[in-house]
Amino acid sequence: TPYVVTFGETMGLIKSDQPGPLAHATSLSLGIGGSESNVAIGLQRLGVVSVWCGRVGDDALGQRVIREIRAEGIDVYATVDATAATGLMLKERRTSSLQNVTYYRKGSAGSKISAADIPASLISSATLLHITGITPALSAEAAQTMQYAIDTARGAGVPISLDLNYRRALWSEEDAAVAYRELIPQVNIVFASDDEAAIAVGASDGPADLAAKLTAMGPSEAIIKLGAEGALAIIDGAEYFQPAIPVDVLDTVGAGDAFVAGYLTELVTGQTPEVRLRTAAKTGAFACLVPGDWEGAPRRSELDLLNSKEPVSR
Ligand code: KDG
Repeated sequence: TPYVVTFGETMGLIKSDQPGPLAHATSLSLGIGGSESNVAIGLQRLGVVSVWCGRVGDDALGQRVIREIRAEGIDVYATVDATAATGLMLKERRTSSLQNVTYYRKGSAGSKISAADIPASLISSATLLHITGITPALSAEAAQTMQYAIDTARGAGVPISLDLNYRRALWSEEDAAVAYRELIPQVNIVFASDDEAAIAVGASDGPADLAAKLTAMGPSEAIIKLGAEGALAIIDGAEYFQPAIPVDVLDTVGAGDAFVAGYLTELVTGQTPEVRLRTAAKTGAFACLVPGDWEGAPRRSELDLLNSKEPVSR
């Protein structure tokens, strides 16, 4: 069976239930979040077997991370590190439409992910390796681990997808640019927002130019995620545009991961670029409808719910 392998840092996630300053919040909810596990969950919900590797602390949040990802049916390879804590992310809903994310992850267990945490055989027998630009921002060790994973995949002829996923709180654009320019030529598929692509390639004449510049660096597929404006892709030399599906947006955090999961699902099952992009637009839209980063990921049977005119289905 085809399967996607991914790895990264998944953190505990605390969010306020009501809009307003977090400092005054009286009720909070606890969950988990991590770009790579969000993608793994999105894939698994759509029927693609996925494997997630990571490192957590010997603490309640680490248990929560492992339990939650496993509960989604994902094959979890988690190292429990007794010397560091599981990372944490706070999401403040400052207004009903504005979110503020704060990380407590410096020196976290997840940032210490090492090659030993990701069995080489898992990568070399995979259908695809998915990685994100968050990992090299976590620590020098995490960056090295990413390079090990890339080398292992390339050595076995396993295609690699990379989501640039720039996180300003973790590193500067200058440092990210250096890392991106090293990583992009080594992968087959690159996902980026227009801002992220510009960090890697510099000034541009718009999304088509950004995608062209990314593919010129090596990948055969570059997908520029434009949020409510849709997505533009260059895939094997041809240009595609996919409009977004209009929804009442509640929380865009996680939409990019959901989009990637939708795209990769159709890719590993051999679908055309049009189908990959259409499913990606649907899964991305679903993620915007719920406050959690991944909870809203649809099952295949739900993909067409967004077109439904019936408020109740029986
Ligand atoms: O894409 C959503 C992720 O950003 C979030 O779930 C947490 O991985 C995360 C991060 O580093 O921001």
